[in-house]
Amino acid sequence: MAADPNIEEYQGPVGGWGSARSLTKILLREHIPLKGASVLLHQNKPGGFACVSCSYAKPTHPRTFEFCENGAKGTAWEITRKRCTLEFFAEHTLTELESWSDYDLEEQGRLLDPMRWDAGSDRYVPVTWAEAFAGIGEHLRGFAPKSVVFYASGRASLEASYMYQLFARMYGNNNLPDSSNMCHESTSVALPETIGVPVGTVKLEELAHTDCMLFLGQNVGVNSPRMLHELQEARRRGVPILTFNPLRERGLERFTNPQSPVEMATLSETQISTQYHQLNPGGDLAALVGMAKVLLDLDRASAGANSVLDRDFIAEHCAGFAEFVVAMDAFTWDDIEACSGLSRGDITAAAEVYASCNAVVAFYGMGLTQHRSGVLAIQMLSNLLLLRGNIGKLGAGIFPVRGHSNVQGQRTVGITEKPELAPLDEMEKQFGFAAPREVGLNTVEACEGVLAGEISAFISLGGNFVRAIPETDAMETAWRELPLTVQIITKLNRGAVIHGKAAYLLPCLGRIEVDAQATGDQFVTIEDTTGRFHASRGQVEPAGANLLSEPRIVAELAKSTLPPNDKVQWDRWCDDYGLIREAIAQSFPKVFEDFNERIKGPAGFDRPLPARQRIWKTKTGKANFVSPSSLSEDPDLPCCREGILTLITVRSNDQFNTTVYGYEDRLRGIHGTRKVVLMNKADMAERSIADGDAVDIIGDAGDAVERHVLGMRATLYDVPKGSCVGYFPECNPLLPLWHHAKGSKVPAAKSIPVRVVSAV
Ligand SMILES: Nc1nc2c(c(=O)[nH]1)N[C@H]1C(S)=C(S)[C@@H](COP(=O)(O)OP(=O)(O)OC[C@H]3O[C@@H](n4cnc5c(=O)[nH]c(N)nc54)[C@H](O)[C@@H]3O)O[C@H]1N2
Ligand SMILES: Nc1nc2c(c(=O)[nH]1)N[C@H]1C(S)=C(S)[C@@H](COP(=O)(O)OP(=O)(O)OC[C@H]3O[C@@H](n4cnc5c(=O)[nH]c(N)nc54)[C@H](O)[C@@H]3O)O[C@H]1N2
Ligand SMILES: [Mo]
Repeated sequence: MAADPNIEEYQGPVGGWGSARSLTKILLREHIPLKGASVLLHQNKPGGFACVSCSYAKPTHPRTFEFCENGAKGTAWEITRKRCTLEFFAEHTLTELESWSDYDLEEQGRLLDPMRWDAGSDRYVPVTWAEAFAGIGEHLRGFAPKSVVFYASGRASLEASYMYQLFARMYGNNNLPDSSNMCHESTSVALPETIGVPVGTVKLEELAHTDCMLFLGQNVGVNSPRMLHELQEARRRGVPILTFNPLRERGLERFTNPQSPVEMATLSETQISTQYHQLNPGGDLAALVGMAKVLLDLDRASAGANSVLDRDFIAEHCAGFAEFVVAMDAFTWDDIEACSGLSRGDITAAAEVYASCNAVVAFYGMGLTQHRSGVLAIQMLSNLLLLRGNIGKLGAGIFPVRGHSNVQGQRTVGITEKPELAPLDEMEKQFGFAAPREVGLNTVEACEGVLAGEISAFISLGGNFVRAIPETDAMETAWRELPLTVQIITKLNRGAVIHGKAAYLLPCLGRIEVDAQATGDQFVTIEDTTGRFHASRGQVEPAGANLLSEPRIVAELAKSTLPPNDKVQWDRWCDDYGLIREAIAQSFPKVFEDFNERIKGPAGFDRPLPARQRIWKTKTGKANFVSPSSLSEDPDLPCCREGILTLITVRSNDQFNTTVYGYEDRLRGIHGTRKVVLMNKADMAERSIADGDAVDIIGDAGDAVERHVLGMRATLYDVPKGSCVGYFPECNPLLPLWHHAKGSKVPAAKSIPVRVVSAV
């Protein structure tokens, strides 16, 4: 339960004693004895398990404690001693559970048994696994294959994911949306066009050679805290870090290493950002255009040999440069300042530092991808890097910080709605079936399908789809009309409580748990955000004896649904995951050749990244400059309509996506509540709203749909005028389904048009 709210500015650094205290608290709450916490020593280590929290890179030479506060919270959340028992389900109807908070649902602990929703009693009742698989298979055999959706949240292993996409395709569709569709799909669309790879180009080890870092829209202290070590080391070497973020995030300001006894004892802290630019939400495109203009001007002013641009690189490797210069020249500083919210002087200061450094890495996250012009902003960042040859150079490159621990890997092994990205010909040969060739549904399209009543079944491999998506209110209503919903999950969440006319809960093992199969204990594999594959071996006893592994569940679903096919050895694969990896290697020989051999090394192995060698797998065979035609964040909405604020939805320091660990957003000084809207002083004054007032947030996207989130606490905060901030997922009812990035359809969760009014 939320405690009494208490909001005051947090004075400490990220890490430090606050972090240590927060961790101890969570271990106690999850009833994990401190001895049990020794499992943390195996986190992100060779022979150990890959953290279930974020996807940040795992070092070749790990530290003794290769985990962070939030990674440890992720571990504690999975290895909790709390159990969601049959008695619990017998006691509560689903109608009752609908009123429960995300926190209270997951706090019941790990799910233990397969369950089926019973309409008569409105309860989940236990079923045997055999009954569950037979029941689901019977439904699926009766549906039109195109009407079924196979969603994946980015946590499941490469092995489970590969089997899942094969199941969907053998069933007859490419309806394989992924959490990536709400996340870094903007990256996967932007970068293939500019540099010919869908992922980042920087290796962890290289950061020691970087001499300038750009940080755009990524909250490192909360969402990838292990990276603070690299940032701290960079700062010790005097590397400038230029940050662009509407909020002054504590992790981007200062850090005390909680694993350094000396730093903890002396309370010493490292200043992280050397420049902090608090721009408007969606202002990155304009700010980056401004920086490019400064570089072009500096270059014109410099004489030949001292060229600010890497002219040789551009001549040899790039296309579209001449058009790019024309486009940049056409933008005016007045427009750049108005859209970015930054002054020409600030943008020039950032550009000058950038221009003076040899090897620059640009990091970014949801602050870039979750905007209507998210794809263009990423391409503009790529343009800026190309101007000085910062791709395919040691210590330089583009570094999207991915979300879920295996979200990148799921795409690599074929979880994609885009048939051209999966080796369909190869898989047809391997498994003797006709793969569907029609483009499948992504997240937004799957939601549209549900709203239109065109979807028969929604299968989820992990995640909490119904809670994570836009337009929550309308979606929940439509969701109840689905003929079948199936959740393969570890804890109860809203996506299990809001269900279709037939519904199953299939509880699975987590990655930290020992996965015993016929040939012995298995390990699984994942890909981190730098394109490195790692093995992950379970360490603790499973939460319950009746849990199955994700590969086993997918295999059984496939067997009970598909006609027999002796080319797919579902059972043998589950007995020995090495055989799944062999099949993966056959489908994707360029990436996974010798998979089983190469994964044995302690540091894992890397996927090929041609852009690192300056080989450009683009249509032109070159690295492409892509010129934006407009600076505006939102092509459909005039940006400054009277009374409208741009709502940014963010994560707290006490959550993992829709999993709310607690109500302590220590780093933002918000305690005991998540029902807040952070506002600028002038915006509050204009609306006669005082700090602490009860307010309603009303969606105002210019369409006729009524969207609102009521009873929030207005909170004075340092946010740019014209914008406000609330938490994801509480604010998702305000996000229109159509309000998404052009090209990638990532919901624009960082720029939701709203009004804030006093609650009546
Ligand atoms: N502990 C923890 N770790 C996580 C997660 C978690 O929930 N908890 N989630 C995981 C997942 S799936 C993901 S995708 C990542 C998410 O990690 P992030 O990419 O950091 O995502 P957000 O928390 O949404 O924060 C985005 C940041 O962008 C800023 N921002 C908002 N709008 C703009 C803008 O227009 N421009 C710029 N420059 N900045 C902006 C916000 O102020 C915030 O600091 O983290 C992963 N790791
Ligand atoms: N407004 C707004 N909306 C957003 C975002 C935002 O910033 N703002 N961010 C978006 C982003 S980046 C993402 S990635 C999505 C997240 O969307 P999802 O990935 O769908 O949601 P999660 O909250 O990560 O899913 C949590 C659930 O996963 C299940 N789970 C946990 N571990 C395992 C496991 O090992 N196996 C299985 N099978 N299940 C497991 C648990 O039951 C848990 O309740 O949300 C998106 N929605
Ligand atoms: Mo994500």
